[in-house]
Amino acid sequence: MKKWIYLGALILFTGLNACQNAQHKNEPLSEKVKQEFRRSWQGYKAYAWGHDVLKPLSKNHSDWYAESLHISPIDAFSTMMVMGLDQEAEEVHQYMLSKVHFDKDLEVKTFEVNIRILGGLLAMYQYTEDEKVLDLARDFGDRMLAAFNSPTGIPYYWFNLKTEKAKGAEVNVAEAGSYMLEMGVLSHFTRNPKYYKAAKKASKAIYDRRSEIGLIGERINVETGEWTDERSHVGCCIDSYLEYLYKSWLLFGDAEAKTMWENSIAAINKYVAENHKNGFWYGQANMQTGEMMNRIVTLYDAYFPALLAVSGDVERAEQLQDSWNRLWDKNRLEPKVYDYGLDSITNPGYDLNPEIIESAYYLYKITGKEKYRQMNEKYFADLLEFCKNDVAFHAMQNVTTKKPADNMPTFFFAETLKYLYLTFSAEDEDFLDEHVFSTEAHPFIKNRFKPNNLTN
Ligand code: DMJ
Repeated sequence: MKKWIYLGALILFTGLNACQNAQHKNEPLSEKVKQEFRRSWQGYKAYAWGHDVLKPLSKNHSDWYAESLHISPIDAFSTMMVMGLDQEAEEVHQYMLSKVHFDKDLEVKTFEVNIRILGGLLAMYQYTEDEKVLDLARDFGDRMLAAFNSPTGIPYYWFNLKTEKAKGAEVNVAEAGSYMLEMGVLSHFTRNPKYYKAAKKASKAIYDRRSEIGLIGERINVETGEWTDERSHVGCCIDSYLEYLYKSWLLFGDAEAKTMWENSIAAINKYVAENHKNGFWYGQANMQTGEMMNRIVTLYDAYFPALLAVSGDVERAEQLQDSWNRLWDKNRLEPKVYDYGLDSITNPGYDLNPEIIESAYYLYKITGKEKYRQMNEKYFADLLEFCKNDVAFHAMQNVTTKKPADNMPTFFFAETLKYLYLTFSAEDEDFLDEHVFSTEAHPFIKNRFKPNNLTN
């Protein structure tokens, strides 16, 4: 009799266990990403609350400037909303209202605070519809406008939040022309076209200085309008200028921006794209002659398959993503700078960047091909294996040796985990169709923004 009781209990236990394991195995990956977000957020709260960023190895924090601007929570908020982490989101929302103001004597980087702070606040307003959040965003946008007061209309590199003095006459093209999305959304929400007008003037100032063959350079002087670096490419330091030409069409229906994009991409595909023995890549060509100058790419450039795909060129997008994916596979993480001509790494760092994951997400949604979901499964698994620690995730000093870095940039919350989550989330099948992502992955709802609010 005892034996039968024992056997029965054993069967029940094994059955329950198997059931639990199966449940664990079947747990959607989106839940796993969400858990990792929550865990990292708790790490941020434990060791860096009130500061810009968590230092995950030393369990410490750091600020970008002399005082904190609370960049991690501002950047993280829209991901919390996407993941349904309502409690965490509400805590950030209330914190913003009670603790955050921008009347600070700090010189800040125009580009970086636009994509993270202004973009993050606008997404927060879109989700909460809290007018006080819009007041914060408007206040921030008004201070930022001072940077645009240059002879060309291209913003200076720095501006002071309090005195509104601007400085830093040489900027790269991404720093010069990646404002149309955030400032366009601000113009819509405030019904004041001045922000979009300033942003568009800056982008047009770049576009109007294109060469006879239709290419732009990488760096420009905001006072003289002269190019200071004539390398033309699609990558780091130009990237989001191109992204915002197309996305201003997608979000606002700005037909002029669409023409600017179409002319730009035609020249880029003619001179900058190449089928090389080491893959299909976009290199760096001279903007005047179109001659290829070098074959250096950075991991930031891996956003380009997403932009190609969403703008309709799925064929090139897929070829390019294959090249990026092969590069990832060499070290199971991506190096910061790579020379595809020499097939060698020039900078081995990795900062938990999102771009290759962003492109796999777009391609999965746009083509429906399982291989792109599998890419993001693999990238996520590699992040878990090499970059996860007891507190959160850390960057890498070297992807070859896997030497860690004591850093977790704010875009890990804003972008990397958001794109992973959206790839796997069954509830968000149509998210990409319904939204336009800023370059910092803050999602803005399509069909909400009418072009006339931008110009009247
Ligand atoms: C992000 O801050 C933005 O995507 C920006 O446009 C460039 N890349 C970083 C993340 O790598």
